[in-house]
Amino acid sequence: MKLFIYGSSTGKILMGSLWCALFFGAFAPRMEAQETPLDSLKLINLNEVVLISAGKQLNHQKQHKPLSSLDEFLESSRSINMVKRGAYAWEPTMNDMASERLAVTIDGMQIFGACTDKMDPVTSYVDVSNLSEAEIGSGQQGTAFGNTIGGAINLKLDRGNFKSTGWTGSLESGFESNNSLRIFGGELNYSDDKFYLNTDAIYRKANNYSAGGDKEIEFSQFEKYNFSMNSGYKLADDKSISATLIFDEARDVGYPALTMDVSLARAVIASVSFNQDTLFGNLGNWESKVYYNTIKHVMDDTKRPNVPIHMDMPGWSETYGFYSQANFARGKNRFFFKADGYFNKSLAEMTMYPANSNEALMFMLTWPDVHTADLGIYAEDNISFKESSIKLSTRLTYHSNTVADDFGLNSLKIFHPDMDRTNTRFLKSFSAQYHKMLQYFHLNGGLSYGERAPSVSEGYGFYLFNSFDNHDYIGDPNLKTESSVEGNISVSYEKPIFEITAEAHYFHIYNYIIGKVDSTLSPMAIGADGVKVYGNLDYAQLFNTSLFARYSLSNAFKLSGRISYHRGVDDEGENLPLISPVSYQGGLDFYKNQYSASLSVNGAGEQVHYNPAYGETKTAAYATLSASFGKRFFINNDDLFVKAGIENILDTYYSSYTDWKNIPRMGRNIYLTISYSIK
Ligand SMILES: [Cu+2]
Repeated sequence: MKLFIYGSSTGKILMGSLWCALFFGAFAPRMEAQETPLDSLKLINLNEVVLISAGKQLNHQKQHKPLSSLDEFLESSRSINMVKRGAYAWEPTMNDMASERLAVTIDGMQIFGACTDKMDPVTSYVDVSNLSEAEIGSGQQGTAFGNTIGGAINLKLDRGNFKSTGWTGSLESGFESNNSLRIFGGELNYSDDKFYLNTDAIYRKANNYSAGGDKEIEFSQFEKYNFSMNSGYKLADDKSISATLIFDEARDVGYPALTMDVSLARAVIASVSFNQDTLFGNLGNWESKVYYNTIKHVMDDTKRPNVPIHMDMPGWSETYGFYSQANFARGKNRFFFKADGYFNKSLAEMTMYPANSNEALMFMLTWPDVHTADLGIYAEDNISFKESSIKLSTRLTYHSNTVADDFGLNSLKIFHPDMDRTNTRFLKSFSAQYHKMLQYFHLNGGLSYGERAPSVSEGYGFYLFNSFDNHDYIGDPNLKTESSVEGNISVSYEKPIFEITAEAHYFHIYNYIIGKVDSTLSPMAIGADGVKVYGNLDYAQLFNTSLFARYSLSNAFKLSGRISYHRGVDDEGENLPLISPVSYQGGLDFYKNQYSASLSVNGAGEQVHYNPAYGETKTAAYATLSASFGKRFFINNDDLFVKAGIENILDTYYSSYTDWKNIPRMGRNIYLTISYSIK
């Protein structure tokens, strides 16, 4: 609206620049954080930033487990829960919504897993050594990163910034007792005022873990290595180019909650970007990026005993994309504009080998080479008044799916004879967030509307076996677009030594996509209970509320606690699956004279609202206790950090609502991490 006020020529340039390039990068709220009080911005956006950076000194003090996996970092976030199918590649959920309802990006790049069984969430293809932080936007506050219902997680890569630091490096190593996890990592960086190069590598290898009471969980081993490189070159004072390359490979990954394991999961992620401080004199922080990523995922059942029918199930996902974004400030308004697009190819196969080798092999395309093209524009305006501010944002996206493989198309036509090869949607998102500050009180409230297209599995999946509810799933290309009306409110009282925040999120989701039993079809997977076809419910409702408090007992001791309640029901009032019961965390942190220590408790109440129709059983209440100790040493000019800790001190045997088929979690675990950095 205000966008068009600046005279027609500026307006045209603005619109022109909007359209001219591709895709996305920095998080809008972050960019503005430099210009306005940080806390108010974070509050108005209801965003959370999880600091990562394995080798960074500052974080080292604060993090209980500096070399923990990215999954563990995300799990420590206030807004994210992780669905676990084993010890590796957990799936993030936000507001009780998982992958298909979230936008998960790496440095603004769209990337899609290649597994039909969700064994490889996007987050499994990076490591903490690559990242500086995870930027989290709840609900439509995440649409800068793509169409979403539940929210967005952007994993920001750690990169140089043309500081004259010369050569720096670090070495890290970690060990965990429970599953004999060995971690080795290192970084080597060079930076001057014209050029920087960052490289890092990390290796992790784990045996099976044991649940409480020393019960070994078979097929929970994994091995992963990750290598990344990024560099930048200053073309002029206000212009630079940069490039990123990440290679990530996991082998021999066990998924104890599933019927198959993974022999290979590999990603190559590359990007080149161009940055310029200004554009046409008025726009600032202009950043444009082109990127490419390719994923190969190979499932493996050869190590499992008593496999009734051996299957080969490889999958591939390939994405090309771009974005271009810039800021613009005028008076009370701070705008952020972005244009983005991507093209993805998703293909997955299944070959079944009958025990009787005289019988014919059976071949299916479980993802029939689905080509997705997506082009979007995003704009937001932060309007600041004396003691309040409003953020308006919108995203408009053209989204199209095409089934490129004829065999796959004909297979799907058995169930959907009227389907077209190509399906096009126009997706919209609008959001308004209000923030008011009254002395120590902050009030935030927002109303949003958003839409999302079905995922490849929901639209085009062909006999995807879901071990959770023991059904084969078939997609429906004619699914209606899912949309959400969302409201959020938070009230906080904040002083330097004390804070208390209460917040609530409500989502009324129209055309909620979920599998529905079709009793006329018979399953392909041996032992499956039936077939579900993805369909739209008229609506579903999701609600969550939480209370958070922190208190500084002294300069050295800090106390924090959080309790949350979640509820999700369908249009008939039945419970939705994978909704959190009441859960809580509490912690006491100590930091003084380079010593750090922590004691924390994590727990959940009994899962009262579960639904057997989705394969859920009632999960019992649990609580676990953890502690950590750390010390930073100075050796010459260098730093040595040592951190040790115990998780699940009482060796409790438990599982949570997010554990696939209630697979028990890790029992007592002692860890030690050492990191040495050279300046
Ligand atoms: Cu898989």
